[in-house]
Amino acid sequence: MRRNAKLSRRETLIKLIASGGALSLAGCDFDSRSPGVLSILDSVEPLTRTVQRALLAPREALAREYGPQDISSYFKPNGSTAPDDADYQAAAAKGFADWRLEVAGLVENPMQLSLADLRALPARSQITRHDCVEGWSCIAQWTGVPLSSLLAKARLKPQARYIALFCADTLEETLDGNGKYYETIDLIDAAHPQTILAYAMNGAPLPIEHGAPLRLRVERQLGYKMAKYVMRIEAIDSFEALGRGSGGFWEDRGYEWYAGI
Ligand SMILES: Nc1nc2c(c(=O)[nH]1)N[C@H]1C(S)=C(S)[C@@H](COP(=O)(O)O)O[C@H]1N2
Ligand SMILES: [Mo]
Repeated sequence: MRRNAKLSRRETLIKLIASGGALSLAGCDFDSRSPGVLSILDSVEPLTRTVQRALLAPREALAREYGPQDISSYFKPNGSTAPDDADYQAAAAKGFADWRLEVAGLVENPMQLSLADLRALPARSQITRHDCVEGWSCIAQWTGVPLSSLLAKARLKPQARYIALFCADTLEETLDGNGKYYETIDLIDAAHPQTILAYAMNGAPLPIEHGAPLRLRVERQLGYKMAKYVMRIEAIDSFEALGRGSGGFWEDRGYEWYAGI
C-alpha cells in the first residue's frame, strides 16, 4: 500500500511535469518505471509529497468509513497489550475510576478530565480500517471525543504547533531503552473531524489490549501514530526535546513522522 502510494505520487508529479511543470525531463518518455525518471523523482520526493498534499489528497479529506457488517471479527492487538507500569495497573484495577486525562502545555486552560467527563462530551463514532505498517489491516468501530473539541475547551496558545500524546507503557524496555511510548501530530490532524480520543471500541469500553482507557484515532495515518494508553496530551511548539527528537516512539527508530495512507 505504501509502495503504491509512492508510485502514484511519482506518477502524479510526472503528469504535472508533463503538463508544463518547472522541471525539465527532456528526452524522457515519462515512464515512471524508467530508471532515469526514478532517480530524478527520488531527489524531488519531498516536493511530490507537498504537491500531493496540497493539490490532490487534501489532508482534510475523510478516511473511508465502513458499515457494521465490515467490522473484523478479530482485531489484532499490537505493540503493548498489557502495560505493566505500576500506576497503570493500579488505575486499571479500579476500572480507571480515578484516572484523569491531563491536557497541558501551550494551552490557556489546562484540564483534567475523568472518563465520565469525557463520556459526557459530544461523541463521534466511526467504522474505519486500521492499517499497521507491518502489513495487516482490521476494521472496527471507534467512539470518542473529537480532539478538536477538547482543544477548543483548552484554548491553544498561538505558539502551539503540535499535539503530543504521552502513554503509560514502556515498550522501549522490550527494545533499547526505558522511555514511554509517545506520539505527536500536527494541528491539521488534530483538527481533522475523524481524529478522536476513543474510549469505546465496537460499542464496548476500550479493552486493555487496544489501549484502555483512552487511545488516539488519527484515521489518515498508519497504526503506530494511534497512541494507546494515553495519559496526558500537551500542546507543544516543537517535538525536538521529546524522546530522541523525531516525534514518536517508532519515528525515533526510523519510521516516517507523517505516516499518511
Ligand atoms: N502506547 C502505545 N500505543 C501504540 C502502540 C504501542 O505499543 N503502545 N503500538 C502502535 C501500533 S504499531 C499499532 S499497529 C497500534 C495497534 O493497535 P491495536 O493494539 O488496537 O491493534 O497501536 C499503536 N499505538
Ligand atoms: Mo503498527
